[in-house]
Amino acid sequence: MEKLVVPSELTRLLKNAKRVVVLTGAGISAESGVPTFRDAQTGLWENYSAEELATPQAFQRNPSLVWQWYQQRRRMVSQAKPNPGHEALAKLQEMIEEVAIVTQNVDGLHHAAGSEEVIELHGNIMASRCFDHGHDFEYSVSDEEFWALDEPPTCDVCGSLVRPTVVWFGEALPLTALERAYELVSKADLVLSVGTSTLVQPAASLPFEALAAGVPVVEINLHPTPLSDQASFLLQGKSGEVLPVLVNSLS
Ligand code: BV8
Repeated sequence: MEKLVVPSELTRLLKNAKRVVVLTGAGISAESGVPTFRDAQTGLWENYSAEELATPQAFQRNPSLVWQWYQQRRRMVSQAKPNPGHEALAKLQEMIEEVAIVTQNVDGLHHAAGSEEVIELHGNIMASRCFDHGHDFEYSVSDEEFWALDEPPTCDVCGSLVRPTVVWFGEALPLTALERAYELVSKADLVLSVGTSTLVQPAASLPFEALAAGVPVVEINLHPTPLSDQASFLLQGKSGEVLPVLVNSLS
């Protein structure tokens, strides 16, 4: 990557910021080896798009197929480590008074990097609950044994099939998390939108909410997105390379 130059105006904004919100998508975990939703699927799922599998209808139609897709992703996520992008955000949270991370990711890598204030809009892939009533499901065997199960277990309470505790397409986001995210972006001094295609709603509306409230928005992405034309600053590149440079520009 040619040397990234952080615009002095952006460094000034960041230095004076008290409240920063960082919106993250699958792109921030790409350098940890976690495929993004734009990445082509492989193996058993090469003929399906993520959108086709991440729905309640797909799970009801073919519980094994959808379950095995999540099991494979759980095994992959369990091996993934936070990358310098996650670590830079954890460092930013130590340097600035209030830095909230609002993530669409379900991989838990912000927590693993030591970040505290993390809002998971789409849940967490490592947690499970039953399909019919949402009863939490605790593993009775080791993680590895659980993640090797090819068929979804049944709920100890109601007997319905167990599913991952993620928000599927067509399902509502956790209301408190979403409301807090809207509130945070509208009151922020600066918003960073990192590694998201800005396509999936309602999360994709958050950076636009910030702009509408007069909050400057920085986009950090490899490629253009629907936000790029309106973003206050565009830092094109890998988040694992750009975020450390941005955070180090503060010191
Ligand atoms: C809902 C969990 C209603 C599961 C996910 C308008 C309003 C509301 C809803 C809709 C609407 N229009 C359409 C909808 C329906 C739908 C939707 O948005 N569809 C899209 C496809 C048009 N939304 C929903 O269904 C939502 N539900 O609103 O329900 C409702 C209301 C009340 C009551 C009942 C129902 C639910 C959406 C959540 C779905 N679940 N994940 C799982 O993980 O399996 S979404 C999933 O896909 C991710 O969480 C993420 O949100 C999304 C993928 O987006 P990104 O994270 O951006 O990743 P992507 O791969 O797309 O892009 C990667 C980016 O990174 C790229 O830009 C790339 O350039 C960049 N990149 C790559 N490498 C790097 C990088 N950048 C920097 N560095 C790198 N190294």
